[in-house]
Amino acid sequence: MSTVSRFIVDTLVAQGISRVFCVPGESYLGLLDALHGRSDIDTVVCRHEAGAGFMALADARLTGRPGVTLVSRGPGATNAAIAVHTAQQDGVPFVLIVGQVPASHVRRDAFQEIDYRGMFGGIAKWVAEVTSPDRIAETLLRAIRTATTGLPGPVVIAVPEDVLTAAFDGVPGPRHAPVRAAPRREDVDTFQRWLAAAEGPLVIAGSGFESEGGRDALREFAERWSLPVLVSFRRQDLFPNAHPLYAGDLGLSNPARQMAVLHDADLLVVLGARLSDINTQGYTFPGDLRPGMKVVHVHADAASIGTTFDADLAVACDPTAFLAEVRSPDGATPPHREAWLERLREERRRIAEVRSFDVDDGIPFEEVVALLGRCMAPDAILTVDAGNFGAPVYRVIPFAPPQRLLAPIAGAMGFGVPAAVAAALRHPGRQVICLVGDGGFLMTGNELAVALERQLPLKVVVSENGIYGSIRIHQEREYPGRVSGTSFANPDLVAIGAAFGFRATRLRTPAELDALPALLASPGPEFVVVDTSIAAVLPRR
Ligand SMILES: Cc1ncc(C[n+]2csc(CCOP(=O)(O)OP(=O)(O)O)c2C)c(N)n1
Repeated sequence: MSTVSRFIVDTLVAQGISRVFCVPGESYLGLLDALHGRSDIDTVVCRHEAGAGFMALADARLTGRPGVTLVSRGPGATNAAIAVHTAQQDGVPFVLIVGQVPASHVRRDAFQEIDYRGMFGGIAKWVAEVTSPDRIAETLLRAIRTATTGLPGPVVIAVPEDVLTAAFDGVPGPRHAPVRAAPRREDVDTFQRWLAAAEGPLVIAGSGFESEGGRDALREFAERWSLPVLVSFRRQDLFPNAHPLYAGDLGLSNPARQMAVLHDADLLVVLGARLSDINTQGYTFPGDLRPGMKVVHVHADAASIGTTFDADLAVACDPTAFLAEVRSPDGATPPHREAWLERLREERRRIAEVRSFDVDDGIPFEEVVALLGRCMAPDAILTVDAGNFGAPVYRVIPFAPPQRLLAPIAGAMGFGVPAAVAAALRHPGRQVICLVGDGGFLMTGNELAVALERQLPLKVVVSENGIYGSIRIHQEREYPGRVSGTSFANPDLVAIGAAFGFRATRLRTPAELDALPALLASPGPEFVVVDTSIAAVLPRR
């Protein structure tokens, strides 16, 4: 007899989902049973729902298909909430399936019951509760469509345990054809005219180019028209960073002198990015009044355009599809364009400079990052947790596709290790490196048990400084000398790495850093603990 659970699994497979991440619960035993013995879908058993959620998000970014996490009701769903929020802020397609209390107990405050609409309503794109078996096909269709269409994001589906085990004979349909919207010819013509006339054009490229062929389309377009490209927050892997047209990124705080140059652009072309808090530097760029600047905004989601600053030309369309309609320029690049490009390059050069440090309390982590940038494999996948140790990653590593950077736009700590485990599962042949602080490592980190189980040759680099460094820096700036709530004691991190089956090494001084390239190139799992200098990053008094 076929069941709702069987139909769910068959539908996920039909939609190109080949892996799910779970922490089991008695509320969805039927769904776990439907996964039993399946060779077409891999069930990854995790130790915490936050990690299971982050793994699904990383997998989604690598496959372009929705990440799927299965969790138990109440406690399981609350543990997974950080992944729902991260999926929303990062624009990642994510389906969280929750085993709910039996249908006859719903809305009675039953054991571990939660009203998921109330709980996730503000952060998920859609929340559904399946109250009868005959609604499951429609619910899955809408869930996957919603998660993947426009601005991708999270959906939550709660299914009562007795609905999961109910008889159901449906046959899953074929994989959904993507929803496509095309630009109007007049808008493309206008865009081309503006491009040809612009003296100081500037492209901001965002996650809309993460799809198949997107990076090539972006680079070809920029090269044909000689356009400088800035990438949106933490999307360095969209464009070769050593390319003469790379103008850098929009980060947590771009230097004022670079922003002054960006404000001089006369045509700002925002492609597949949102004009969000960070991309706009706290809602200050490009600004409301910009007499000398036109703004073109192309995004697959119409609702992502005009959220704070309006566009002079607004097109709701996938940016790769939009660029396919744009012709090559008729003539050579305007002569004054080179001076504009050089101004942007000069700012980029200043930002990418590796600083030198005169400290004696450990290794300045910027030196680790700079070395990593020189020795990473050409197709490496780098995952980066939240924390101060990661700040140089976005400045000094010259990412080049197909290298990938997976770092949470939402700034959630605890993402780095689970994302790396998911990446190593998805791409067993590629070098996968995780950078994580000692704070973030102990926030999740238990996913290394999956790396042990699956024999993944992960490279984990932990920056150990005994503090929540990122917050300490803010604290020292605002409350000098008044340390409060930002220090902690660490267990023996090297022993932890070894306990998870890694070869574990501690690097204590800048001279010992020479060992890092060989450790990263080794065929087995490597766990490297770096004694990180605090003096190198604290504000000077
Ligand atoms: C889940 C979560 N909790 C808290 C924060 C706030 N926060 C941002 S960075 C940071 C400190 C990170 O410390 P660590 O991992 O040791 O790296 P470091 O900054 O010392 O390099 C904290 C607490 C956050 N971003 N995410």
